Amino acid sequence: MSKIILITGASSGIGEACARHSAKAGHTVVLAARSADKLEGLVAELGEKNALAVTCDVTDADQQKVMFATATDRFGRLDVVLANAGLGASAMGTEEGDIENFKEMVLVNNFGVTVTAKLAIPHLKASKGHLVFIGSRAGHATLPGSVYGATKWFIRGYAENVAAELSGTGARVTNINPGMVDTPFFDEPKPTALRPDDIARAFLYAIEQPEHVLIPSLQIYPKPQ
Ligand code: NJP
Repeated sequence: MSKIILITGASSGIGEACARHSAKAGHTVVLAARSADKLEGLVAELGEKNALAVTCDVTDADQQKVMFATATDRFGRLDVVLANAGLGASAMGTEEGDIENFKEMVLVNNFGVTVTAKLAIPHLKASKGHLVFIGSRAGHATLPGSVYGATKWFIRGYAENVAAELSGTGARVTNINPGMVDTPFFDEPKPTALRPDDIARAFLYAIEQPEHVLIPSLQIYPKPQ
C-alpha cells in the first residue's frame, strides 16, 4: 500500500536516498530540511504529485508544527515519519571539542528529534503508522569523549521509550543504526563506507513489513575490509 512519508533531513545523504527509494516504491514523500533549493530540486526530480518540500529547522518547534500541518493539509494523513536530521562533531572528543558544536548536536540530534516524535505521535496513532529513528553504531560503542556518540546513545534509549509509550496503539517504532555512511556528513569521501542507498533499502524493508511484524532496531555496518 502506498504510504505518506515525512522525512527530516531530506536534503542530503541518508534522508535524500530514503526519499528517492520511497518515491520509486510508489510512496508519497514530504521532504523537510533547511535547504529549500535542494528540497525543491528533489521535488522536481520526484514529481510534484508525490513529493512536497517543507523548509524546516528542526530545532525550532514552531517550524516543526508548521511542517506537520503543511504535510497533513496536503496529504490528509501520515503513515511514516523518519526522524533523520542530524549532524556530527567538528572535532574529536570533549576536551578538543567545540562548545557551540556540542549545543547544535544536542539541539538537532536530540531536542529536534523529541519534537518530531511528539508531533508525529497523534498522526501515527491515527494511521497505525511507523516512527523511524536514525540512530547510529556510535550509540552502541564507547568512543572516547564523543558528544556525537552520546547523542546517538540518547536516540537508542529514546526510541525504546517511545516504543513502550506506543505499545498497543497499533503504531510501530524502528531505530536504524548505521555504521559509517559516505555522505556530506563527512568533509571527505569515505570509499569503504556504506552508501546512502544501503540505508534507504533498510528503511524500505522496515516500513514495508506486514502489519503484524515489528522490527525494533536494525544494525547496518560496512563489511570489514
Ligand atoms: O548526513 P548529511 P547523513 N534542521 O549531512 C539536515 C546519521 N548517521 O545523511 O538543513 C533541519 O548528508 C540537513 O539538511 P539542511 C546522522 O547522525 C550518519 O549522513 O538542509 N534539518 C541534511 O538534510 C544523521 O542523524 C552516519 O542542512 C537539519 C541532513 O540533516 C543522519 O544519519 C552514520 C538540521 C544531514 O545530512 C543523516 O546524516 C550513522 C536542522 N537544524 C548515523 N541540521 C554517517 N553518515 O556515517 C541538519 O551511524 N539537518
